[in-house]
Amino acid sequence: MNRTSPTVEIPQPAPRSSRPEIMAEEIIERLTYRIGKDAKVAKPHDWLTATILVVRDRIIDKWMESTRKVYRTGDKRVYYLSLEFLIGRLMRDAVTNMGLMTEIRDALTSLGVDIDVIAGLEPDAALGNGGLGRLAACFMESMATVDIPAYGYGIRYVHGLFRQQMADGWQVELPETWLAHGNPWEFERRESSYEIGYGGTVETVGGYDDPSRYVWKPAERVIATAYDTPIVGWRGKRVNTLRLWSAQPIDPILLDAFNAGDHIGALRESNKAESLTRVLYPADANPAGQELRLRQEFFFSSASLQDILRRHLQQYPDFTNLHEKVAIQLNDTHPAVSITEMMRLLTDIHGMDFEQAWEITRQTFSYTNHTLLPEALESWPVPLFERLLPRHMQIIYAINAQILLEARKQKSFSETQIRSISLIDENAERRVRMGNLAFVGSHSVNGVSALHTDLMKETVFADLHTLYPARINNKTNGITPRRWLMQCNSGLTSLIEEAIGDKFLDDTEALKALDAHADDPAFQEKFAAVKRANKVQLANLVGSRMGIRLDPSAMFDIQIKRIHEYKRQLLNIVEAVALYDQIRSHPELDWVPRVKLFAGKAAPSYHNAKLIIKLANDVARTINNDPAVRGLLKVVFVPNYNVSLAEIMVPAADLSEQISTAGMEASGTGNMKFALNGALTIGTLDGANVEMRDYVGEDNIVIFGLKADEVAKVRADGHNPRAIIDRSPELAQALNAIASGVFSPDDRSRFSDLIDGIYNHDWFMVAADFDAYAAAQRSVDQLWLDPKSWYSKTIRNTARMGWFSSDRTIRQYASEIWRA
Ligand code: HBZ
Repeated sequence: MNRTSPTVEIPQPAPRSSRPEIMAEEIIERLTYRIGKDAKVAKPHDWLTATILVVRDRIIDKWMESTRKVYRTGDKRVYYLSLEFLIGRLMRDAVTNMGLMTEIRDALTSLGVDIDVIAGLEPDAALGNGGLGRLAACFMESMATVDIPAYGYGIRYVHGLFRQQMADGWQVELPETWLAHGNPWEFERRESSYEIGYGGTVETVGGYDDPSRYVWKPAERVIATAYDTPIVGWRGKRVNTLRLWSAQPIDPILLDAFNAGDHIGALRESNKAESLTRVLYPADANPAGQELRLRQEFFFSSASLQDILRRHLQQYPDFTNLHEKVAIQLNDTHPAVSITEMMRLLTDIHGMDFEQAWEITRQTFSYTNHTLLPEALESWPVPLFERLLPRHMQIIYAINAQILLEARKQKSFSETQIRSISLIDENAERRVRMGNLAFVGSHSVNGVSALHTDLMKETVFADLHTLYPARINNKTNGITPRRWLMQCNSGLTSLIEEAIGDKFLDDTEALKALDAHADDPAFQEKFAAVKRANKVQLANLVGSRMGIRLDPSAMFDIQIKRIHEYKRQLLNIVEAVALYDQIRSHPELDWVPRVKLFAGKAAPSYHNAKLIIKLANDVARTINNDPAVRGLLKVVFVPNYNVSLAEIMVPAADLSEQISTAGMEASGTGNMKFALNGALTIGTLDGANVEMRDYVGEDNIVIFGLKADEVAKVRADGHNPRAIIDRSPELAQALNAIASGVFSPDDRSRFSDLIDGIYNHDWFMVAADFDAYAAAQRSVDQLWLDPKSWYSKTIRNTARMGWFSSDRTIRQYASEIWRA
């Protein structure tokens, strides 16, 4: 309590009205007094800000009530630590979840403002790369929906993921400036600031051999300041907080230096501090191994941990019950240094003994793994770690000694097994293994699909799994149906409601009732009309942004996701080239008109991924301009993929491409979005596709290609892609065309390395799976020619995807991991 006179009763503000005429008045009021604009000259952006401020007020009432409630009940709080939150726009989400869409629309209409126009001006909050970041955003919304008191913790990057521009078909990265017009959703919390240290030395109190206490004296310090964004759950039941940290210098300016004429030097410290939270690392599957990244990881981990412990002490006398009141979920290993920071705070600062602190820490933390790719597993060179975080390095050694002792005692582990569970990789340059740290410091380690979790046990964590057999568990990913059905596909939402009532709005499992309508011609017709309207909307976007005309009656075949070799956009492009050849060679056949759409960003340093984008664009230009194709095939690479673009592309898809090399995609979540919106999936038995097949039924999904164990076996036995290519004339022809420069007459050898990779090792099984993929595509054509059975299958997809709601995923985390 910081009030001067706590005896004064403070009245609660009156509840806000949701009548359109009242909200219209308030919008004008905000425009005038908060933005300082006369309605007569207000720009669309000003209307947007004013509208958000009015909606925000209604959210704040619920927000405060949600915060008060957990102090009252003493419920466990869940903390989701993630270096990425790929949120997208917030206005439509907040307004629909608050149940205010009709009222706000009417209020704006009465002022002559179109809500769809101003909603389209809101920038995407793109504080993430791809699936991992988007999952964190879906989880935030679902935690509020299922009424879990949760906080998301992350970094308030000034520049989120780069904007992708095409220059002659090549990806060019431009900075994203999502904060340019300010951010009306966030509240700066100057009072929630913490010091974060780096470097320096560790001093001991007491004897050298048996010190009673360690004191870390950092050489550098910065301040972390909190920015809070309210996250509204469905029907506005609960509003949780997303707390993002921003870095500030301790001294904004060195006045002595400035006065002595060193104007640049006077700001050096300040710039250095602020650069910490300036940009999101744009690499996804290969970790960004630079010092700044480790600094970011520790910065947000330390700030979050200090905040969590401070909040706990506000309510409880000490930390002995921490694990009963706090659950901390680590989104991949990026925040894993939190485990050592928790140990440091509990022991060095709060005087708890090591054993007890370790027990409490382990009971508090849990870790989600999102990848098995060996190159994507985070590790830091020991010298770097030691220089930046000397006390944390000591703690890691202490934990490691204990774990290795346990392994030697409990199980008669071989030296190879001991080496593999060690927190220090001693194979070459010594490195700290963040995956192993996260594993041993958590009571739960989960994968994100059934297959992925099985593979975790068999591969990267095999030995740790033997040591701690109960720790690994599965939590299959999910998506929020609010954003990925109700908001992005209002046409389908209304149609479903008309057919089966509105129960599915609160429980997606109720979508099952749609099954009964799957073969009803009248319903099929309406379903097809909704799909067509969504395709027209996408065609309009492609027309206006790219000047390419798309025929909405063609099959829209879509692959949108980060560009990565294991996701095999290349397989899709090679198949397009083969199809192109077939269409030209056999003009007499009845080809199904197709539009192959791609979108996605490549990590700026990922050479082959950028080459794949260029290839897609080169192939598109050739095919789209060849009159012999007669419009039967179009290829389009839509630039600057982001959440908002996905919201338009997902509902417009007839066919969803989920074709990763089996065993390599941990789960996928785009696969779920498409199927829920009534697309047919063509995919491998990888990630969550396996469970999707179980739910939608094998007749309603097109599966092809090698399975995960077969891929492993082919690799182990020695793969001979050349022999396979020799046996497949279609594949050989397509690869030759690309390699010989048919699509790149200006630089004929542009793609030769890419194609050589397929000939020489074919690590991603493009050659191995090509024939099966091409055959599967022709079976999709056959289905398309029979609309009755096409819509019967796609309707069943919508009907049976209810289980993949992130509400279900979050309930499983809550009951099986967090016990919240
Ligand atoms: O996480 C993705 C998986 O590839 C995908 O299969 C899964 O569905 C999704 C959610 O569980 N992983 C990522 O998106 N990973 C990253 O974005 C990433 C970011 C920074 C890194 C490493 C990976 O340093």
